[in-house]
Amino acid sequence: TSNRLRHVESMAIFPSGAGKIPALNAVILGEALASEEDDLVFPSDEFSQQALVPSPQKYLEIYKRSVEDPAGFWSDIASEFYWKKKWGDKVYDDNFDVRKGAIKIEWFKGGITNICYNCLDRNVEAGLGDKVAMYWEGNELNVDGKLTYSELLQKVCQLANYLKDIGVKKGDAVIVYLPMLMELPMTMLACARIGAVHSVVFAGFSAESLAQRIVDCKPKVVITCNAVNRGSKVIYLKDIVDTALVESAKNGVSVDVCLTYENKSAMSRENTKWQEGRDIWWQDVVPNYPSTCAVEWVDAEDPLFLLYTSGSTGKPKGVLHTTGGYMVYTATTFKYAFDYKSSDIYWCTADCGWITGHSYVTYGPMLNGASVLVFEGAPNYPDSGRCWDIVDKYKVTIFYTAPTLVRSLMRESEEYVKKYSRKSLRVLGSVGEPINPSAWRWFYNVVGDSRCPISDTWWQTETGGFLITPLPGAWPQKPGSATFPFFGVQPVIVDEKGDEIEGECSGYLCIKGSWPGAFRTLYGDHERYETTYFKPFAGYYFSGDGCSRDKDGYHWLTGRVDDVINVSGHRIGTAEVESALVSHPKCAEAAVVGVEHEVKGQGIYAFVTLVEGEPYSEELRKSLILTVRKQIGAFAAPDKIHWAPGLPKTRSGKIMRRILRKIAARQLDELGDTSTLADPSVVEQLIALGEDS
Ligand code: 6R9
Repeated sequence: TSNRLRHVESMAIFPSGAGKIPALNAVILGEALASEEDDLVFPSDEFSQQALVPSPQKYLEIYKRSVEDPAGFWSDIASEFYWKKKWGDKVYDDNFDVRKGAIKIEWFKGGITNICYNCLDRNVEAGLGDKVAMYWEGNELNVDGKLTYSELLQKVCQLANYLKDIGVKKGDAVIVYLPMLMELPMTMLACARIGAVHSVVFAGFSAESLAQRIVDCKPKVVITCNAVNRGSKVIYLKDIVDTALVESAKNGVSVDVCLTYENKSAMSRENTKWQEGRDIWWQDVVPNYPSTCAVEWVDAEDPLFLLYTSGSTGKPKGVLHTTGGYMVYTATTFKYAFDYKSSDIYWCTADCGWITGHSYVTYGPMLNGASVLVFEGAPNYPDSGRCWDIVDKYKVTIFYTAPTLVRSLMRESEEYVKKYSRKSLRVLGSVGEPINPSAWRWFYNVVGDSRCPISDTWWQTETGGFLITPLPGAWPQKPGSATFPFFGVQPVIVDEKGDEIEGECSGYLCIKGSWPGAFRTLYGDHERYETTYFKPFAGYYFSGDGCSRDKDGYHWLTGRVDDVINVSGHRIGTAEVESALVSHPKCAEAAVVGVEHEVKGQGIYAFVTLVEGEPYSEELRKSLILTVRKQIGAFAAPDKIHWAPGLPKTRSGKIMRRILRKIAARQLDELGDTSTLADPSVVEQLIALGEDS
């Protein structure tokens, strides 16, 4: 309790005038917090005292400067990195308002740097050459590896030299379809070193999804491996790539080189299908190249990577990030949100196929010279204690994961956790979807032994790095709240009309003004970038998320408000699933909604209308699901198919998803007004049929 008092008192000493920054007003008043103290979880004195940001005052002081003088704030931080040439007169230049012209975001323009150099060479030169950059834990117990910063630099240089040799140049796209081997971050860094633009495709995506991305960005080379072990399964990645390359060639994009890593523990090269001339074994070429490679110096605004993500239409969006701002932003957010210390062993369970793996497996941590653990396997293999076994084995201090994993482990016996010491842990993290308070408490109490603050980081592929996140030593936490904005970030909550709402409220979450890590465009489609993100609420970046702010100023994310669903932290556009379903010859129409799911957060619930005369059958249900797995990937397979003789539509033909969501959730007394439907009897039919019927 002394600890609790210390915090409440420290908040009370803020001059009330310091709360000019919206959303911070309530928090600075000690009384406001004290009244809800049952919901507050305080960092220990011991933790706060050693923390980079030890108190709310300190946070507020830094935050104030960051929003009052963004140029000064971010250029001070940027100066800690290596720049071949410093940026021009303007630290940043942006237009966030469509009414004033094209949307533009630039940070450190004219500055010349290289993010790979800053991740590796700079750390080696600072004396971290022998420090472990990556620990690698294989799928099977006792299969592991590691690389120091010097070793990683050498391997990155060899690959970079190879890529240059086959003609990959600055600005060229490289598609990477690899599992969580050390070669994945290595490949990203090698591309960055030569100024090539990597586009990592999550290795759970199907051949068709991969082909779609290849056709969109036309890479010089695709980098993959023959197969990978995941849990008790073997996944044959090279076969998927082969199919994708045939498919993309049909669409006019042929790829000359498929560099394939031989992942011996999963599959030997003898068994791998091979296309002479196109396919090259990594191990046959890369090690023969020199282990030093001159850096390609790039402008801060030159592209670093493309990452495809789901939106509310069927076509994935190529989110484009550039170099300088992204570098400064991921490094800084990593450092503060996890209270990073050089002695930390950091483990993020995300795959590099998603943004979390870009910003917080590869770039953010390595820019800080951290030791990063990369895990190839599945968290419940060979049993549900695997994560804690790994934590003990490597003495992991920062463990960053997703609510879906927490919930799935929470269902198993606590013995799987208690069996391991976990005493090395000091900070926990959560990302991907809102973490429900009960999962938060289990994570906090059981995994962290009520000792480790949880950084519930809210952000997106588009934002590059954390926008709303606790700073673990500073804030008392409320289970399930992402708390407060990171430095330089100005979140606002707007109503339907786009007017900012103050105080306790809920609405649409937008951001005012740019931050260095923001995406700069959608590849090849700046218009869609403006339409999707900047037009809904003119003057702001619109996140697509709903959010409420409580009386203490804490932010509570409430999920997507667009047609995107979040399944196990994976973003899936309902339109993508629908278009996969209707490609099935027996499907006439489909409408997909999200429905609450105990482990995955949201499950996929599909209403399907079959072509005239086609009878429902179990076989057909399976075949529809298989179609989605083949077109998108297993993670997008519908959990439920609800046969629908008709779909509820307005007279103008628009599907009323609101009603479908209620039917899926079995909230039949909340259907609302159905009188505007073209045929209200459709609803009765749907209810009568029920799911899977
Ligand atoms: C980083 C990442 C972004 C969407 C985002 C939101 C949800 C992510 C969250 C969260 C509540 C958190 N989301 N983190 N919701 N609390 N801590 O996940 O990127 O795959 O682009 O997804 O995920 O709905 O809009 P991405």
